[in-house]
Amino acid sequence: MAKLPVTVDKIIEKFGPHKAYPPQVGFHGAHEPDKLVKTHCCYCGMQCGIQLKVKDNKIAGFEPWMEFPFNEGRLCPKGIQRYMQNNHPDRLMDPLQRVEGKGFEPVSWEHAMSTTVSEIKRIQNTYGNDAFAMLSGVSLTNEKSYMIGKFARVALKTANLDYNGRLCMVSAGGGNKKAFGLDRTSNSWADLKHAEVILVAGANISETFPTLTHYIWQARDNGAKLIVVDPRVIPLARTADLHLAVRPGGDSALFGAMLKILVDNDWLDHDFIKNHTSGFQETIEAVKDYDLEWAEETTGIPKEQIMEAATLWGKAKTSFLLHARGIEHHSKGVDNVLSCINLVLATGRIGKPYCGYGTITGQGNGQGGREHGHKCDQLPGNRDITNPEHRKYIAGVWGIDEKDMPGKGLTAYEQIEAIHRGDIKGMISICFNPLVSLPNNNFVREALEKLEFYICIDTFLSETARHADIIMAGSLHEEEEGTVTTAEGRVVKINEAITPPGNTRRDGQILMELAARLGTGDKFSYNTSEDIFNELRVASKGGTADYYGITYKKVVDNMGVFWPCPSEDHPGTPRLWEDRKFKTPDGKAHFNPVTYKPAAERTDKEFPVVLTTGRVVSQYLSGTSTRRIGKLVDQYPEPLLEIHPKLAYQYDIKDRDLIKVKTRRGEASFPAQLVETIREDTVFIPYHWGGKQSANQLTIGTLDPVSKIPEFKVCACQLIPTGEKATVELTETAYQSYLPAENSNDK
Ligand SMILES: Nc1nc2c(c(=O)[nH]1)N[C@H]1C(S)=C(S)[C@@H](COP(=O)(O)OP(=O)(O)OC[C@H]3O[C@@H](n4cnc5c(=O)[nH]c(N)nc54)[C@H](O)[C@@H]3O)O[C@H]1N2
Ligand SMILES: Nc1nc2c(c(=O)[nH]1)N[C@H]1C(S)=C(S)[C@@H](COP(=O)(O)OP(=O)(O)OC[C@H]3O[C@@H](n4cnc5c(=O)[nH]c(N)nc54)[C@H](O)[C@@H]3O)O[C@H]1N2
Ligand code: SF4
Ligand SMILES: [Mo]
Repeated sequence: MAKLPVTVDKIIEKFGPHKAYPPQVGFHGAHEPDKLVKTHCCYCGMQCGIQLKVKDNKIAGFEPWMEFPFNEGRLCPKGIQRYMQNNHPDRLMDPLQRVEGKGFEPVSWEHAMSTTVSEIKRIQNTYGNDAFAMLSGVSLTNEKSYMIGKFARVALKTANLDYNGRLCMVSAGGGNKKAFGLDRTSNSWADLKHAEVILVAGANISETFPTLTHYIWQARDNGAKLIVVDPRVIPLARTADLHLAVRPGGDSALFGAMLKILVDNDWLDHDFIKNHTSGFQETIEAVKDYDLEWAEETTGIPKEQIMEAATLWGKAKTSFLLHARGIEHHSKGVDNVLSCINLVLATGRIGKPYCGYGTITGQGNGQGGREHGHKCDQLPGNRDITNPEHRKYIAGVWGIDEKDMPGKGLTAYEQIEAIHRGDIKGMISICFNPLVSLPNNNFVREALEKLEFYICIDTFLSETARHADIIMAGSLHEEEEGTVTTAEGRVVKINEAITPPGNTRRDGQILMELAARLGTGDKFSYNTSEDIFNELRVASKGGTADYYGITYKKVVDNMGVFWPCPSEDHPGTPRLWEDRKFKTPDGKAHFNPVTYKPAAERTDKEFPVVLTTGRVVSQYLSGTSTRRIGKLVDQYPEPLLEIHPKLAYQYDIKDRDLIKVKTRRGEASFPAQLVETIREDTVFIPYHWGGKQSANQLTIGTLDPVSKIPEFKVCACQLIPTGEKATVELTETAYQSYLPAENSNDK
């Protein structure tokens, strides 16, 4: 057998440099690791346990962590490959400064820091504090999320802080707060296994939360019925009892019609409704005219199927309702969420064994990151920045005068609009790539170009970072200790596996130094991540997201603790609401009347096809990491336009033809992928790419009025065949990723 080349130089000599195939130390198992570090995957909200193999301060591979209770060693394709982001040749190794006409050149940390601070001061002195804004992200730990909330209000003294969860979980958060007064999935995933009926709406679980599939399969083995609501026959739907191919934007009509059927057949829990809820009468009044004909017409789902779904749901004794961005990425996202919650409350199936409801949080720390004051209207503990009591408490923890605490600021997309108006002149961003991930990204690009000063903290030169004046080389997930909160509400420990390489710095260290140079160092004098967590515990105390009783030791000893956990002797709360004490002002769960409203942009003669966007299993978010990992690139190298053969036939489109997709905001070309697994009136494009391949050149910037989430999941488009064939051929593995089950290593 030929010997494997051992050095990087030899690999490059033989195969040439290939950016997507980072040379790795110990790649081929030739070296024994120096240590194995138990931590969690850096990607989705499942936060699977994993052990990273470390050799010479580099991540050289991984071992499964069999004991971690959620995934018991199972990982998805991204989790298996995730270690390859470390040591990638594209990794930013120095702070960079933009030199007009020349691109970027490395500068010293001293220069990067002092330039940044003098620009922040100049902009704030000239235009006011709020003219300098901050955008952040929740791939970051709880400690960093908390510190960023404090950094923006105490060091930058700006109201304008928001985060990428604004594109993700806020519709669910808005609905959950209205209904329950608290924003968390009601039960741990363990309760899924014995639910009689599972309804999954707008969540492509096998591709986006692959390791959760195992729980649904276990429920299926136990006899559970599965209902899937999605315009596409997603892998999970292929084995479902019922697949409801809803027309994008039709969900609240479907759930409203189901509620009416529950009422008509008296499939209701009267005792629960009477004693533990409010608003039932107004809610059923809102759907009294939702007959099956209307529902079929509005949702595109045959009325027999709607009836069958309502019957399965209505007659069940135990159930779990799960949703994700498919129903939430809408200008009526909060309404869609509330219409799901109404079904759960009407049947009283919450806060009991095997009876649960929840959104499946997307990003690694999407749950924790939305609790600690990272949002424009929020303070730690999920407190309200406009509430005088809440402000007073947090000002006390931070050691500032309540009067000096800024008020409510603008949300992410509103910040972009404010840059266009000239109200925001400078920005700092960390862990957010808005040029790929915000809708209508030509508008976003123009905004970034208008900024007088923009500083970006990232680990790779993202599409957005290219517009920065200063880029600071921050740390990867495996380079800083902390905690994250998984999608089921379990706080888990992230362990530092290696120290930041070369001239890179820990994100936390960068923020602390900026705070010190802005004259507030005394408020940010932490020695360890645990110091930050201990302050966070106090700041969250008494809030709805109460972490006070959680300590690092307790998290490690128990492999995670579920919040709320108000005191050190409290075991944590895997299942909420068993005591029926909801966190709303009247202590009851609230029904909310929902009246169906169509999407912001409807199809018409000029733009006759519905466009929806989302994800594929092998790519992650804006792709800065997964587009650099060779095997993931092989699986899905470029965005494809999923289209039904019948719609394709109308336009004479064949598989792999290059199709121009045009909307009122922009146009872009994608190779067609003919699939029978999508509605005939809808096309789907994954959004993980930037530039000319970005789906967000097409999407619409209309926001939900409550959550301010953009309508990523519906707009109207035109399809124009270009007469050209696609250039890149998909490999066999890419097609395989679309087969049921195979894309997950669960079974
Ligand atoms: N592989 C991978 N996994 C990920 C991520 C990733 O980028 N890649 N990102 C993580 C993050 S941050 C998130 S938020 C989650 C997202 O997880 P999901 O929400 O599961 O992912 P999406 O692909 O955005 O959308 C889910 C489904 O919504 C459907 N859909 C579109 N319009 C509608 C509609 O109007 N109604 C209904 N009912 N369904 C509709 C789409 O067909 C799609 O199958 O995934 C997380 N996991
Ligand atoms: N059309 C369309 N658009 C969408 C969606 C959709 O379904 N359709 N989904 C939306 C959703 S749900 C989401 S969550 C957003 C996500 O959108 P983004 O938040 O913009 O996506 P990310 O790829 O997470 O961008 C994070 C950036 O932070 C960097 N980064 C990652 N980890 C770290 C870290 O630890 N430290 C530092 N300093 N930097 C780090 C990455 O390199 C990357 O540049 O996209 C949204 N956009
Ligand atoms: S399911 Fe999510 S957390 Fe688990 S390995 Fe895959 S990407 Fe990582
Ligand atoms: Mo997300």
